[in-house]
Amino acid sequence: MRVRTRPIEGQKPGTSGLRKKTKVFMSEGYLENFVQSVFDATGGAEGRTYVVGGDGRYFNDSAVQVILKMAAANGARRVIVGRGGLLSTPAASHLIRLHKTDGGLILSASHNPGGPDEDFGIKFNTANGGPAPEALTEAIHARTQEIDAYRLADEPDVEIDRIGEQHIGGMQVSVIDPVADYAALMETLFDFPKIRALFARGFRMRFDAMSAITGPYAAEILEERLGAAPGTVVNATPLPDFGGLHPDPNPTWAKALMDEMMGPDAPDFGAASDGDGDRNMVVGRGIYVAPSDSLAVLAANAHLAPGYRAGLRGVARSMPTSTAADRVAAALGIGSYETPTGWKFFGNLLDAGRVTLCGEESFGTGSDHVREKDGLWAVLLWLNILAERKQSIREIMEDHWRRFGRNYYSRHDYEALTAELANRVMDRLHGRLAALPGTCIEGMTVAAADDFAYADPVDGSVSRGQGLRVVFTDGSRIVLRLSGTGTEGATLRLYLERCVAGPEGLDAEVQAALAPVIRAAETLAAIRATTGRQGPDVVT
Ligand code: G16
Repeated sequence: MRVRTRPIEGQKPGTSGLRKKTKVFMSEGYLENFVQSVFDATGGAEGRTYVVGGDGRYFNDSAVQVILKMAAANGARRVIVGRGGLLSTPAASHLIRLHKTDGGLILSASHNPGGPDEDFGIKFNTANGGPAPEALTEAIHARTQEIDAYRLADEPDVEIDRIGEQHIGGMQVSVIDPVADYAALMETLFDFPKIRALFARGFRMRFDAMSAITGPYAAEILEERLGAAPGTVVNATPLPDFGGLHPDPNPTWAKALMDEMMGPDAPDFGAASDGDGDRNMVVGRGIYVAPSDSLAVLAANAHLAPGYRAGLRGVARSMPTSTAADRVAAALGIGSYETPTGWKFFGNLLDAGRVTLCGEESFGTGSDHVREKDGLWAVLLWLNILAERKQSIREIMEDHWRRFGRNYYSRHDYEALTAELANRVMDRLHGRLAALPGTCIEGMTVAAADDFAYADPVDGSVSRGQGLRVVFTDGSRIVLRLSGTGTEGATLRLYLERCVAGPEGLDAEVQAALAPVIRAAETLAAIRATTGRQGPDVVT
């Protein structure tokens, strides 16, 4: 049936899809308008196939039913859906590629909390398995501003808890095991027998699934297939409200894991992932591994895993991510790329075969096996490296820093600011950029300062306004940008980096090592002075 509707303001996808309060998504026509706009902006759903699934947060199951009925009414041929409407983001990306579908609709607000009063989200991934590029998200947004009707099949709900084939009208619905294909893919990339032997030698691990989607994946792969001790995976059952917590794998929100890893009798390896399973945090016994460092270490050691034995084609990182991976790429003699924040910017580089590994400071790492970042994949690559090198995480990190130097790195987030205050801070720094090169701040000389613009080397598209950066002659950097994933007010992200070539000064406390850069940032951007805040809400 055709349902008349009217455009709804604000349906503009951000860094990663459309994210809003759950109640907004549940309001009349909100989800429907957006889904119809996706179909319309991509040439219609007639005869097409899609993957549909989400991270199981509140409203996931109802939203899946709506999307299935809309796909059917729009003439789609087949939709593959994870049992219970569940799919991790990387698993959905894999299924799109495996079944060569025309794309997929992924329901998640990622690391944002879930529940009736929290956040929900949806994004469209294209046939390569990756998030829609900017030109397409803009076309979808444009369509939401003129939509006047959507199509919805007047049919009963699909039994999404029953694996097998069903139909809505002429459309086939294939309900599949959400874990099986993904786990099979991981077996092709990593040396499972060797990791199994590692666990058999008594290696101890803790994986915090944060009551989110990775639980069933991690339990199957780590405990069942790799023989990790039962109970290795904690908070393994996905809950609609993630137990009332932020499913965000960072030292602030995965505090229980951090405490265990920093405490007496800590396991050898700790890891956590987020709401939809694409992020990861890695912690060794008594040592936290910053995501930028994790990318660099994985790049330097990936050849130890069967899937990457032939070496890497290149490495890409988002601009605010530390430059540690660049040094590894230089040493390996492979290309390195700097893209704006957002996994969608890696898609072209991966498709063109220019890079094999990608990573971001925001706890995202991945490779060309899918077109999303992949939390559990990163954990398995670490495990494969640990099994090969037979060293602790601390030994591997210290060895890495001695070899490549160390990029001390931290992100300071100022959350829930008014847009007006956040913009005032951005405008102030923006206005000073041109005059900065050559000036000296906190004993450091500014080499370059700009508002980052990215020209995609594959399709030539240009993305401007991607973050303000100040680079010093010693390689240290200050980057300031506004988050594009929040649902309330504005979040300012201040990224701080200081390079130490070694061999001295490689084991300082991170915030202490960054002190001059932190002071320089306040001199330049005056965040505290402008916002009246005493300090950041989140420090990674
Ligand atoms: C998303 C994007 C990432 C980005 C992160 C933070 O991750 O996919 O590329 O780095 O948001 O973005 P922002 O700084 O704009 O908030 P996720 O895990 O939320 O999908």
